[in-house]
Amino acid sequence: MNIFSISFFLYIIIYCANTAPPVNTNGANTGLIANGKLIDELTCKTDDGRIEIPLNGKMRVGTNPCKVCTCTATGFLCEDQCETIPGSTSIGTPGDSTTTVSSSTSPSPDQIILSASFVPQSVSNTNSNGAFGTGPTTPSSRIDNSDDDTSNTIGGGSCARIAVNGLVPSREYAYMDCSEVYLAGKRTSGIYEIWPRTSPKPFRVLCDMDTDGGGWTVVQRRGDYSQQSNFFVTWSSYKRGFGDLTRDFWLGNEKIHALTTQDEYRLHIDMEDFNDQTRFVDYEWFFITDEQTKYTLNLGRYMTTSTGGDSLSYNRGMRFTTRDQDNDQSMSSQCAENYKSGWWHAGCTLANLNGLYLRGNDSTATGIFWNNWLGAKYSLKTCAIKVRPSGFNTEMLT
Ligand SMILES: [Ca+2]
Repeated sequence: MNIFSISFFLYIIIYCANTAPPVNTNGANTGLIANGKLIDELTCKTDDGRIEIPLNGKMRVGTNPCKVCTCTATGFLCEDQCETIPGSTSIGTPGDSTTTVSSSTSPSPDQIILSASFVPQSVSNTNSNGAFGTGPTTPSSRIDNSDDDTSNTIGGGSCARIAVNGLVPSREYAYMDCSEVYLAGKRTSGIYEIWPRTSPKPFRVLCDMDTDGGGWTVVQRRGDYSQQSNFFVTWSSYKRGFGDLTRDFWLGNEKIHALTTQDEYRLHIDMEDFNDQTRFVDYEWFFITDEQTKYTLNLGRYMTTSTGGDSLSYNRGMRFTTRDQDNDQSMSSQCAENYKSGWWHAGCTLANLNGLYLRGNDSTATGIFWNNWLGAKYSLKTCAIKVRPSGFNTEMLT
């Protein structure tokens, strides 16, 4: 075979590669660069097949918020977009056995095959009731309240998201809430990262994958933890969120606003007293407005299938009130001060789930109460406030 023949065959090979439809089998797109032009229908897929990224599409991966992978003609090219990340050549949690990211070709040496994003950051011990144990507090489970909304820091990490080579993390492939996490096959309750469509940045949440079909994003939780978070805090704390996702916390009004305004959300509240009795309530829909309008409570009708009684409709249309910002309807009193809570106080309230942790009977009515169940003078053992898209249907799974 002479040099002409070799050139001819090479030309044919490149030509065929350039005109062949994109496929996702190994080795199929090694020849996709022809005449310096990429075939733009190329996609990169995660192993589970759920996430398909077009050429040049970007996806955050693993538990490291700084790590972004871009779909290239030769597979995912992953970059650390933060200035300093310890151990930046690998991401994903140790022992993580979830989906791996792959592409239609073998990775080149400078590429890293990584655990796909959206794996549980940590999963607390689950007891027989499906509630979480009081696992050790880790920095990553702390609610991000270190800075305001424009912060570039994520979670408890110290990493600043800085674009490298013009790449910026994309939210396009992130989960908008725990229902999407659930539908992606993650069925274990625990902490996951989500990125609501209207949120400036992703954040970690507790996902309840057990209650009533799962898919719930937990926005508040109280419980009998040896270490209690202080819920009698200021406007800025409620705005940013506080506590620890492995035990008691308030997710934060900014995050709750972003979460509940991207779709129509059902509200579900679970409660438990110190005699192992449980109740729940559902409201047809729920969202809160932005800070400018004081995170006003918008609430649909009380669902009659609920067992706890309607103690929240009284607060419908009310603005959020904290110890340092009185937006309630009482001219004579400061409801947040009276009830030791941040809440959508009217004048004042029949529900006080952000009250003091007082363990049972409490004559002061400053505890965690749900009036229409046990009255205002009984402080509950546990409660959790959760949201899930109204249209969520596990039958979508089939
Ligand atoms: Ca007042």
